[in-house]
Amino acid sequence: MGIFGNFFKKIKYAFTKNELNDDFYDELEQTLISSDMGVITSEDIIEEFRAEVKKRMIKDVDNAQKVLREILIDKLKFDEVEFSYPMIITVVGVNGVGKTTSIAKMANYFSKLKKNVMLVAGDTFRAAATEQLDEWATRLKLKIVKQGEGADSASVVFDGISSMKAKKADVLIVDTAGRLHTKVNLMKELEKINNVAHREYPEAKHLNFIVLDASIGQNSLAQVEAFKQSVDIDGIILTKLDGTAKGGVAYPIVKELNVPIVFTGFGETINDLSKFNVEEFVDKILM
Ligand SMILES: Nc1nc2c(ncn2[C@@H]2O[C@H](COP(=O)(O)OP(=O)(O)O)[C@@H](O)[C@H]2O)c(=O)[nH]1
Ligand SMILES: [Mg+2]
Repeated sequence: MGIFGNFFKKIKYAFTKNELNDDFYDELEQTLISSDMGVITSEDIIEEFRAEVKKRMIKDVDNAQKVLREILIDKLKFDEVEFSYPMIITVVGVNGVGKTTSIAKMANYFSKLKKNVMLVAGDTFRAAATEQLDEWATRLKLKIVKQGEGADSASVVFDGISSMKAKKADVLIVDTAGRLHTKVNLMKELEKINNVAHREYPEAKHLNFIVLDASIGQNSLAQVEAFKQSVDIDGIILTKLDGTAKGGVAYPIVKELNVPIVFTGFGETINDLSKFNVEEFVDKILM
């Protein structure tokens, strides 16, 4: 498993102190806030933590750490996204957050579960986008459905679904463009992709995942809001947790937006993806 970066180091550091005094709590609260957990959530957590430590008459840092672990797990609990097959996953998000890379990682994840995975190069805006996905398809020995640059992405998805049905594939993962400067067009395109997918394969499970770069922190919330105006968002892929101190943004994402985190990404290679697990996530913070 990869390294989760500075967020975790900073919280661990707070627990190297040996006295549970005001400085300890203040420092911990600052750490949570600076991890982009949000001021209100951070204050809530520290308040609950203090009260619990007092109630249980805990005097040492090690036992206090266990209490914080329980609270952090509890605050991040949500209903998991269920997978069922055949399944079409459409991956959205702004440029550079890690959509194409996460698609390759997810394809690898489902392949390991012995699922037959196919890719759709729905980012038709740039030829390079299709090439990038094509390279992953070659490396992972997966079938990819693509058309030329500038093609209608919904029509590529239409082709992808025909091919998926013909080959009885289990999972179809659709890459999309992320150019926010033509937001209206992008959102219309995503709606069209979703409509085509539902119309052509109503029996399939349909999921829209948004990819968020954890290092962007609180701005990720605005990105989810923007996409939510046009398409349903069923889950989040939180990337670049390696080398960022902003992993705390997972909390407001789940709490305020009520969208579950499905996968986490923590590196540029194919295995740097985990199915999200709240205990594991928190243990990487504390242990
Ligand atoms: N460190 C790190 N880099 C990542 C991760 N996910 C993607 N990247 C890198 O981020 C850059 C943009 O990724 P890409 O998949 O092309 O983003 P897209 O524009 O959303 O499709 C690439 O250099 C990726 O290697 C991650 O979890 N950790
Ligand atoms: Mg891409």
